[in-house]
Amino acid sequence: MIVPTVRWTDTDSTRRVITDALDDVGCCVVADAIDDETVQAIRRELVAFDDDGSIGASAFEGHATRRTGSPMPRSATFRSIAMHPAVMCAGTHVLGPTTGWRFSASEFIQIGPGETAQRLHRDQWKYDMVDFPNEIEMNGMWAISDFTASNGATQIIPGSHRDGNTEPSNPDAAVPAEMTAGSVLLYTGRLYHGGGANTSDGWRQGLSLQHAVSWLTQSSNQFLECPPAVVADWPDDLLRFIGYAKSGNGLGYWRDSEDPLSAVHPDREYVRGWATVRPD
Ligand SMILES: O=C(O)CCC(=O)C(=O)O
Ligand SMILES: [Fe+2]
Repeated sequence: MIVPTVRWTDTDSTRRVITDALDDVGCCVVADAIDDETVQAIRRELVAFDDDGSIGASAFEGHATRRTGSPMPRSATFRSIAMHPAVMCAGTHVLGPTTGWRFSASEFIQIGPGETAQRLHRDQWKYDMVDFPNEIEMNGMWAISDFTASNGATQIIPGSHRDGNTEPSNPDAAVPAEMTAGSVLLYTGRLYHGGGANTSDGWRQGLSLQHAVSWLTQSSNQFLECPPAVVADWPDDLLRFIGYAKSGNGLGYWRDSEDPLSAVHPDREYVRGWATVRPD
């Protein structure tokens, strides 16, 4: 099976292709979603932290793979695309039936020459292998280099979002999500996928994205990575997206039923109270 691919345009018809693909096969490649200048700026801002990244922390994380975290505070250019309309469209569609969803983590994943294929998995397994009745994550991967079959393009099994929670029904059906730099692969938390083997002599650079429903713990701790003193001049919608928000019915408030944004902007007035959803 091939990976559904649509060239990004900011139109309802493109959004429809994305949401239909996510429903039908659990994934979609959105090609050319950001321009080359943006790709190069993200790469430049993140390779600057290569020495901080970890290589080979485990077989799953990859013995020839460098993972550098925290792109939100480290890359202003990533911040400018974190709420890209293609990502927001996919997240709202897949996770919209819940009380809310938000950014969970991102990692700059550079797969080096000689890396072997990562075990196919569902990202939602991080939540105790619970077979949730609904999708709980909508994740993705920005191609910061070209993604090819030989350099470690993410392997995905289109349609496997309908499989059982402990193994894919057809592991041989995995295909590489080949895409040019500036494209983004979007997939649901139930889709089986894994980093590909890199048999080339170059590095595959991808910026992984995780988003989850707001009642789940975020993968990386956003309040440690992006504390109030660091985020004071970031836009409110981005701060809401990374977790400075009340959610569900009584989650995420601060101190005396306060809005978490008041920790960033103590001079502003925010509505108090933690009950954000009141079932009748
Ligand atoms: O690097 C990739 O292509 C995928 C990585 C991945 O799926 C993961 O680490 O959960
Ligand atoms: Fe994964």
